[in-house]
Amino acid sequence: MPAPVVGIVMGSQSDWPTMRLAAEILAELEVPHETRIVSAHRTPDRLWAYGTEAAGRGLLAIVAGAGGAAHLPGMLASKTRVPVIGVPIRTQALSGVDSLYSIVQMPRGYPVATMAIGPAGAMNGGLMAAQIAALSDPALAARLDDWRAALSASIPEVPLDDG
Ligand code: RP5
Repeated sequence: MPAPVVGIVMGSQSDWPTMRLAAEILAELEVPHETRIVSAHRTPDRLWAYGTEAAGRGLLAIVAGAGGAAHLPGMLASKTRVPVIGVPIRTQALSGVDSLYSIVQMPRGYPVATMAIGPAGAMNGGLMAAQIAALSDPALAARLDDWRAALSASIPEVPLDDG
């Protein structure tokens, strides 16, 4: 197995049904990746170690999903220069607006590239990570171009009655 170039991390097992969409698109694009549960609040030492070691382990991007008081992406961004892509998980209490605001409102100096709330954000987080990895991987860039062309080709020009 090649070493992972993308890390997918999430605050809880309960985030996996959403975050697996990031893993699935990375698998489809043949991007080596790893998945970990890393909680800012429940496993802060694990978070610190993950952020400290990310660049040295060759990660090119981290997709970090969390819900509610979603501090995981921002805290990771404070520990690594590896680009962190934040995915706000949809929550029961506030529909993920809490997650979104927690992730997007970073202080200057420590950016998190914040995706949409929920499944679209998770898939786009995986795609964004693949696009970052493609900057130094021409074969991956070609696979991404093919994937994007196929998506475009799948969109009908005229709406169908049963579509
Ligand atoms: C956050 O709290 C996690 O990212 C999750 O979205 C949320 C709820 O976690 P669980 O109580 O389901 O473990 O840390």
